[in-house]
Amino acid sequence: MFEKILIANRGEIALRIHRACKEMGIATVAVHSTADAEAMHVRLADESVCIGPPAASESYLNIPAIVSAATLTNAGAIHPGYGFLSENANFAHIVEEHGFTFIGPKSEHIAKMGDKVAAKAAMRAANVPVVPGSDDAVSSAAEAAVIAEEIGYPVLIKAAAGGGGRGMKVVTRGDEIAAAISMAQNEARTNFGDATVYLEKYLARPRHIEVQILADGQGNVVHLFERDCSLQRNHQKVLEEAPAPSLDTATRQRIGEICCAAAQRIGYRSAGTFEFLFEDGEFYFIEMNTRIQVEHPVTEMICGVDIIREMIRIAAGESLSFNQDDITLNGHAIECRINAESPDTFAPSPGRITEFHTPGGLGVRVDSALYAGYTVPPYYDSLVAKLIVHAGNREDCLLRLRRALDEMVVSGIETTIPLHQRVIDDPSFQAGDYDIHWLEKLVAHN
Ligand code: MV4
Repeated sequence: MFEKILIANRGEIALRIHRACKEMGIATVAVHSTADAEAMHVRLADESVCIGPPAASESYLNIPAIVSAATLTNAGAIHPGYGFLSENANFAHIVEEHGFTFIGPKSEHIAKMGDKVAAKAAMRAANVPVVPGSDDAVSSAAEAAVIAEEIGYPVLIKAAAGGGGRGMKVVTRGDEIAAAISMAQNEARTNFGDATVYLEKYLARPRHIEVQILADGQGNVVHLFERDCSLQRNHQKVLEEAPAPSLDTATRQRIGEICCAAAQRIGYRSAGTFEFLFEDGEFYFIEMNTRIQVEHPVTEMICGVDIIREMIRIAAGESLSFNQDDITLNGHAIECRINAESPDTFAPSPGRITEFHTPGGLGVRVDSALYAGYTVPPYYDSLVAKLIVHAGNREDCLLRLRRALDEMVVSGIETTIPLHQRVIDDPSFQAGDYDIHWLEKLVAHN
């Protein structure tokens, strides 16, 4: 096992990784920008290294500075967290070239899943149901028109190097496809340095359901059930829950087994997430995430598995410490992402925290790097806390979440706590009756 791990991230996820390390007897190294000298992840770590100025491009994305910090502190491995360098295949490769262990998937799998056309092809070959579409890159408007007629309008043009909703275009009629293709290619070239686009049937009102897997790279793969992440705004998730309210046990088991078989087939290692659109009882694969995700705690709460700990064990060459039969689905969990933002306009609200009181009690977990007196800097993602609540069933989980949200105090900045209170008081949400467009409609009717 590693003696020391460098955590190449900040905020709540850096704390989350630190906590897993401490419980495993592993020392930690924090890296930080000059803007984060007073941050909690720096205070908690055994050692810290300043890696650059506030701009992420010069600090948390600065590969030479991070590898130098690992060398300087004699760390054995690097955990990238989420965002920043977590899905940068080149970073994973460089880390290993320098003799450190990258705590995550093989760089070839990160690269493969970063190319959304290649990812879909790999999943189709591994018997995962995918969205009907071009099955390959589309190079000309004429080719696109033929394929679009086949799959039927409306269709969606996506960038192969995109993902997470960036670079998508809905086309409703045949006479719009030619212009839309060239526009999409130009935007893809400008935004991603790769003009490759592909076509999919546009699903009008799906849910976003994702399956968490863990693979040890030694042939053992388990799934940890699924999360419903449909509540989002501008492609930013707002609230996630596990299990998905709309699935029955047989469907849940079937999709989990499909994902395990696919991960095994491609020789995947570490934590991974299969993203699906779910509509009319059918799953359609769209993307695979090769990182630990923000919303992993809801899965941890219903499975009793420490996913970061397993990532570290796997990276150290150990095999999975349990098999599928050891995993049972226990109760229901919901995560509220609390952002330093106006709950009405969603404008960022950085600033000094004057009071910070977190809710507690049975089934309540808060993952946050905030403290009273801390100043939330304006340079990074606005997520400042995750409130995760677990109970025996969804109804009790909602009651517990309501009281936990009412207890929570974050003063000095605006937060999205009032938005969450509105969401969970809504009858449709309480009934589990929502799709990927539901939240945007709720906030539009302000
Ligand atoms: C789609 C879709 C409808 N049909 N693909 C957006 C994020 C990216 N991961 C894929 N996305 C979508 N792909 C087809 N064929 C609708 C979306 C989409 C969406 C998906 C998940 C969660 C929120 C979303 C919000 C808008 C659009």
